[in-house]
Amino acid sequence: MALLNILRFPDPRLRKIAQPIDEIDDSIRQLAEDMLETMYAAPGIGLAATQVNVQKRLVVMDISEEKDQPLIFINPEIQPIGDEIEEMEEGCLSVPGFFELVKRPAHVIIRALDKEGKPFEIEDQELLAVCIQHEIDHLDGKLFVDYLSPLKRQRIRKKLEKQERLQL
Ligand code: GNR
Ligand code: NI
Repeated sequence: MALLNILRFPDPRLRKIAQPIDEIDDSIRQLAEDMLETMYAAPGIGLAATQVNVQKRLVVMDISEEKDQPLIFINPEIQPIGDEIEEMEEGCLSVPGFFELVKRPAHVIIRALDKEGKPFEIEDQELLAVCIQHEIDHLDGKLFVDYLSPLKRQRIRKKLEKQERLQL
């Protein structure tokens, strides 16, 4: 097990597009375990491989209260169901300390492969639906700050750049 370094906005590596995983082997399963450990330690409810500088379509999540229900999604895809939109306050481990309202489809079907390569499907709403959309955005090089006004995004960028400088 290992803790991985989480990239922070505005790191340009967060803009890379992740590639589909065509062979699910022990190295992928190990990466998923390390990502779960990193997510729990942060703490967060989800983590995309992009955030730990790996350009592969792999997401881990745990939205349970007890933090005992790890979920692994390989090559996840989502399809909105219906046209209800929900607004929820989002945060991101790559944008630490900032929380803003984001609108997204309220219900989605998630299709993905599990860690044995078996396809599965989940239909969900609320937190799981928001979180998987947030994570798939990461795989496509997108961040929740992209949904905010340019002014808000700029303010967040400046504050995080300043923090980064103070740590050096
Ligand atoms: O820990 C997280 N919490 C969260 C809250 C609302 C909407 C999305 C998230 S995901 C975030 C972890 C993270 O950055 N995943 O990419
Ligand atoms: Ni995030």
